Amino acid sequence: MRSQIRLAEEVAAALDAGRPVVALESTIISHGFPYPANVECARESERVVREEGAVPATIAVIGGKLAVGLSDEEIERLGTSRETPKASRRDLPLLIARGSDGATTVAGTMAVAAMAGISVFATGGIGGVHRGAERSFDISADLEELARTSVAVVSAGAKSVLDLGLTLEYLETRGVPVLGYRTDTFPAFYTRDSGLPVDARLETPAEVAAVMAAKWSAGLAGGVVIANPIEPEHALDAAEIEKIITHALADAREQGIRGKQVTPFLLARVHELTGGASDSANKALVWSNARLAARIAAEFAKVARRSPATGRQS
Ligand code: PSU
Ligand code: MN
Repeated sequence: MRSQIRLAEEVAAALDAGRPVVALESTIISHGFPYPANVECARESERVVREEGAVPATIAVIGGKLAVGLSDEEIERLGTSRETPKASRRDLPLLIARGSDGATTVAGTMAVAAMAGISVFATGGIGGVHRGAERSFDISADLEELARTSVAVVSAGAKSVLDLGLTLEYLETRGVPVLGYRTDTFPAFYTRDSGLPVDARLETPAEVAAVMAAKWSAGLAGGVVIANPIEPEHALDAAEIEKIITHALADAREQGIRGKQVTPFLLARVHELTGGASDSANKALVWSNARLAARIAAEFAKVARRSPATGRQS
């Protein structure tokens, strides 16, 4: 095990015994919600994973260590500090060398989860190809990570601050299966249906686990996207949310927001413009993803026990 990794005891024990473990990200804590909703969301995600019989492993950089499994105090610290930098793959070396904290994105969390031997990860929404990327080149490192790192990511799709059509094209090019969980179309985070088709519709966690096992045992390294639509009772009105997103994008353009600031700016602006009403939808979908991820992890653990060769090879 690399010395930069700090595995929580409970997580290490579960991994050694081949029991299900679910990775959770920390950008959602530092940049996804205001305090205290962020801390509440993180703790409840962990509780939901446990309720399903899996062990949660929230991932972050803590004092320069790649921490897999955080204490309550560490979650509180990430939730209250306004300065914790967003940590994607490229930021990890700097944070390690400086001994700093970092809030891992989907890309950063996947990279660390793979080092620790965790195969399933639950988040809210993945990053993707930004609108206007043909000029800005703004394509999230999450998509590159999905192309190279063998972790299954459960999300509610992606926010339509992105160009969802181009995001799916990119995932196709890079060989990443996009599996709809009980849906034929890719969900758009706050809403259930972007109108864009997924590769395949699967109905059970066991079917998802079978695809993961097939991919990795065939030597096809790389991630899998599991798209789990927000529950109907929590979904927001599509026209309303589109108006807000258009507004947020215009503000970003006017203020010249660039680079790694773009996504946090848009997330914060959407939050302000909905007057916080998007928070309960956001929390509900994260918990739903955590629950599904735990069920997939349980099924994948069964398959991996029967034939260890199905395990990840990243
Ligand atoms: N989209 C959301 N909520 C989030 C993010 C994206 O709806 O919290 C975060 C995730 O951590 C994701 C990151 O990995 O933003 C993507 O940032 P960028 O577009 O800069 O790659
Ligand atoms: Mn970007």
